[in-house]
Amino acid sequence: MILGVVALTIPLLTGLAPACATTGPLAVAQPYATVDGQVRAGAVRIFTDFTERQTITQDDPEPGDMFGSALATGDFDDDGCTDLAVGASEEDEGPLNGADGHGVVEILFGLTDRKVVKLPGSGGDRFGAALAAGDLDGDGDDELAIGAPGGGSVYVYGQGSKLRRIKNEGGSVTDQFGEALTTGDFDGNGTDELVIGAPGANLIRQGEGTVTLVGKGGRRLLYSQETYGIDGLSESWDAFGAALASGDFNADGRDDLAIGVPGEGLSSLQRAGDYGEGAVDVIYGSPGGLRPAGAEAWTQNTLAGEAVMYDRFGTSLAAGDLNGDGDDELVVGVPGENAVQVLPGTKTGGLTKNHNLLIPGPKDAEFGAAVTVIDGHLVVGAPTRGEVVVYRGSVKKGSYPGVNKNGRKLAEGDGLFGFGLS
Ligand SMILES: [Ca+2]
Ligand SMILES: [Ca+2]
Ligand SMILES: [Ca+2]
Ligand SMILES: [Ca+2]
Repeated sequence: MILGVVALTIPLLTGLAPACATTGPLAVAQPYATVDGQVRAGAVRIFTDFTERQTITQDDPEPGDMFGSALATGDFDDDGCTDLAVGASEEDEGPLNGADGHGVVEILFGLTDRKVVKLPGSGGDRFGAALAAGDLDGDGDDELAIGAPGGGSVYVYGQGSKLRRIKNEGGSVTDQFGEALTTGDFDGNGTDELVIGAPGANLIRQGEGTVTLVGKGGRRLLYSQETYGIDGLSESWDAFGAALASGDFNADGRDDLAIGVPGEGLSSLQRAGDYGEGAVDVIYGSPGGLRPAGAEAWTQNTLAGEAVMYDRFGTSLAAGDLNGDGDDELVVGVPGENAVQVLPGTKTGGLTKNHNLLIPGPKDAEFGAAVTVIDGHLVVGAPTRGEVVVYRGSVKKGSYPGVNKNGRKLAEGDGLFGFGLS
């Protein structure tokens, strides 16, 4: 168990994992793993071709660092090989004081050569609580966006340049600005835009949540359920923007944005927050960027499954082509129901409820708290149970999910194994 985790860190420098795997690599976070006797120091386990290859930990694990708080894969040095970024959002500078961590991020180039990205100072920024990779300047390599929701900022790291700070202008520290991130090319011009979730942001009431898109030159656009065209009423603790994913659901060459609203209440008894049945708002891309006028709202009221309080549909999101027909499917985690929902994409109008699939998981597992798509296969984390399950995609063109309810358990572990996937 724990000793195995530590022993497995040794092969890191031997290059056991092929730097340019054909499948994956898949990184699985285990942020509460005990490492060298340090409780909740955290570890990340790496799989290539769905075979376990190595475990990565910090060189200096300390209690409560939470290495693996967030993960992102990208090509940060433009050598064609996948690099992995790992957040340790609760890492502190100086003595532990029980407050939120300052945070640190490690980038593993080709999964081997390490670079530590630090935020100057020592506050409770939770730097590394969220990560996303994308080519934000259009020069071919990926930039790394790093959420620091405790400090109300997002930072952009690019090779050779200083961290660029994006502040939560006019917001408050309770907004959780940067708690969720994604990137996508919503206008199809070849350069990615950055999308920042602030699920705790207040509009008229409290905690309705907002999403900020940052485009070229720092131009900003703000979205919420108050935005014309975006369905759903902004209510307290909806947590709009608690999860984000981008994919091309209608195969028009422009990414579309899915926004999780896990606190959304659907019944007359709704109290939102953890009680939420949950919803997902989808805004499609266009030559002019995201177009809220044509947005969709998805809930279990119109999909397989039953919307129940505490379901938190939309806690996690992923997009990818699971049925091999060129458009992306949307995967929605429903951890309160221990289930995952798959909505097929189509070339004729995007996401559809036709053949939408509900995949049930084990009970009391938080199954669906993390989801990702790796090379056309669906991967689901159940961190409370410490399991990760793989659902193989197969070609079936049209409005089909590409996967079925039969998955294969990839691996298990303690320490919230499956908390994050990339
Ligand atoms: Ca770039
Ligand atoms: Ca773009
Ligand atoms: Ca699209
Ligand atoms: Ca598809």
